Amino acid sequence: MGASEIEIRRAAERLTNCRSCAVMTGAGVSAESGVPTFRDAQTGLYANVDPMKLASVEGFREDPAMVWRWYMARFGRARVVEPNPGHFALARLAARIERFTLITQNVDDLHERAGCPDVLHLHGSIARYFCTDCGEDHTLTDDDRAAPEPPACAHCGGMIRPGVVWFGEALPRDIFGAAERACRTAEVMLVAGTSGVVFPAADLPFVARSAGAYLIDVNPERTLISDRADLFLEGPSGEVLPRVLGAMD
Ligand code: BV8
Ligand code: ZN
Repeated sequence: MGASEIEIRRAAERLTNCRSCAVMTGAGVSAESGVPTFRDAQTGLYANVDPMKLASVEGFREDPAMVWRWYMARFGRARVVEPNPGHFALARLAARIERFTLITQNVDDLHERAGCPDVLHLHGSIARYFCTDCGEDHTLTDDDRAAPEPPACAHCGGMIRPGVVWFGEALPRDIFGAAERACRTAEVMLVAGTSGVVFPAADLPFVARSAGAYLIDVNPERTLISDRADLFLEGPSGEVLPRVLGAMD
């Protein structure tokens, strides 16, 4: 079906007069760049391994080599893909709105590469690595990337891990706090590309709405967020978001 012209124009009107906007994205906004979403069937080696298991502390403890290889495969892919028109549309939106906060659940850097400043990464970044024992930062080398298991920390010999937030781990308090404040004060909250099943990120659209924000959701499929949104724009973000920006000009 896809979002109608009237729906696109309604979103454009809300955003044109908006002085404070919070945006939250999920894996869906990177899908058109060729990055599989979190719940897509994992390809190849990971076809039958649950991403929930791979992205967890116990998964890493149980099989560090498997988890390491999964992150190195994702890191490798994130480096070769390009931002898509949806990322660029959000960067254009950031440039137009006085108080604009981009919150993402994604661990790739596609928003930054599309020109969005100060992205709040609720679930960390696949570009950051640190030691599980002493916490020292670790700069990833090409050898690390080709290694079958996590490298050892140069300071204490501990296992190096990706700087992402795993299931069962708390989100960075400062980042989640900033995201919550942005949602509480937003006139419009735009959500794109998330299934809305991972908490506490999935609470944020409802924090915004109950504080009075107009809630817009962009997704090819309906989700719990779509059902509670003031406006659901059906379709891929790489198509819908440029249409909304185009209707604002
Ligand atoms: C926490 C980083 C507490 C890693 C991720 C038991 C124990 C502890 C916690 C829990 C528990 N049971 C439940 C919980 C809470 C748990 C949770 O929410 N579980 C769910 C599954 C029920 N949450 C946590 O554990 C969080 N921590 O609660 O800590 C605590 C407090 C104090 C002290 C200690 C502990 C941590 C959650 C963070 C987990 N890390 N990622 C990595 O990425 O490798 S989550 C992971 O899922 C990704 O970040 C991903 O972004 C996120 C959400 O998924 P989506 O982004 O929505 O992606 P998904 O594939 O699901 O959907 C894609 C969507 O895009 C779809 O809707 C699709 O239709 C759409 N789409 C497709 N194509 C397009 C598109 N949209 C637009 N355009 C397109 N072209
Ligand atoms: Zn160490």
